Amino acid sequence: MKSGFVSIIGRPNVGKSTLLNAILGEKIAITADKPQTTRNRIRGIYSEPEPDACQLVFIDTPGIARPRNKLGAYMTDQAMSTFGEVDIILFVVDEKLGDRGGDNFIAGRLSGTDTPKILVINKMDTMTPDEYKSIFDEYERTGVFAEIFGISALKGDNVPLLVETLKGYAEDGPAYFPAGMVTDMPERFLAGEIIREKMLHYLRDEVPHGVAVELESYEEKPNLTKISAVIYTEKKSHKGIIIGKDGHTLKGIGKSARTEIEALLGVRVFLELWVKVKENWRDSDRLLSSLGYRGD
Ligand SMILES: Nc1nc2c(ncn2[C@@H]2O[C@H](COP(=O)(O)OP(=O)(O)OP(=O)(O)O)[C@@H](O)[C@H]2O)c(=O)[nH]1
Ligand SMILES: [Mg+2]
Repeated sequence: MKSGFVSIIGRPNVGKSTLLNAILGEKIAITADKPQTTRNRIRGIYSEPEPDACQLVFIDTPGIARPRNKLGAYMTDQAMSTFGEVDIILFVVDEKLGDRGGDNFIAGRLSGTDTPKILVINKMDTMTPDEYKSIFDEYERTGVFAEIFGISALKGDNVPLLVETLKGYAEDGPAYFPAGMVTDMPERFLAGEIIREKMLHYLRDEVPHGVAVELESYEEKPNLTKISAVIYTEKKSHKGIIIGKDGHTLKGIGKSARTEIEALLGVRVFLELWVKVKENWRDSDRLLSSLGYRGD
């Protein structure tokens, strides 16, 4: 049996969570066309049966960015602290090294760690061959990466080849999780994430970034799960936007979240959403802790 831990790191919005889902063939991590979607480490487990028994435990991480509050500091730390804890680091990028300071910063930090590093150039479907080549050449010159892959996480292009290569890095070791288990994240957590994802899809600008979801109650009956969740927002004006005219926005968020949570749980779901204002929760140790953005 071979096994190993692989962390997926990079700037916000480069497609790390999309890649995790593509590897697993299942949606575990929420994604959005906005930066700072992922806030916690999300573990996804890839298992291959005998004769080539292998288990790769992937850790999707929040995008690494200059923190603007305590939540941001927690998020960046969640990603950077994986560097020394895993067997392989996948550094995901979607443009040239010089285009943003962030990639330079991350590449610099990576060059100081001994863990094998693989560069993943994502969103190839949006690039011309020349654009791809110039990104490839630039990163190759750094000499930091054991391998460089071009993929499209969204379309799945080259993802199987990447996984094959990662298997080559796995070493003799135990299966950390039972075969067939795709994630060890609790269903309650995934349900809260789905609600947050719909907020990212329905809302714009600063509003979804200042939102947190807390499940107040989670009641499992034979064919029905009753979930009551509180949406925290930092400003009164944002509360109005989240609720929308005649409650329309919140209804839309609730309906699309409920449909997806039903598919996840395989039972009918009754979902109740409340919106509350909690000023500056992103800078409050106590609130961050109660919302699950402290410790691991
Ligand atoms: N065209 C294209 N879009 C992609 C690809 N991979 C991801 N995206 C899109 O890029 C956006 C960001 O994807 P995410 O997977 O949420 O990115 P992330 O790196 O996890 O972002 P954070 O969690 O905020 O750090 C989404 O709109 C995805 O659909 C790809 O291969 N091609
Ligand atoms: Mg993400």
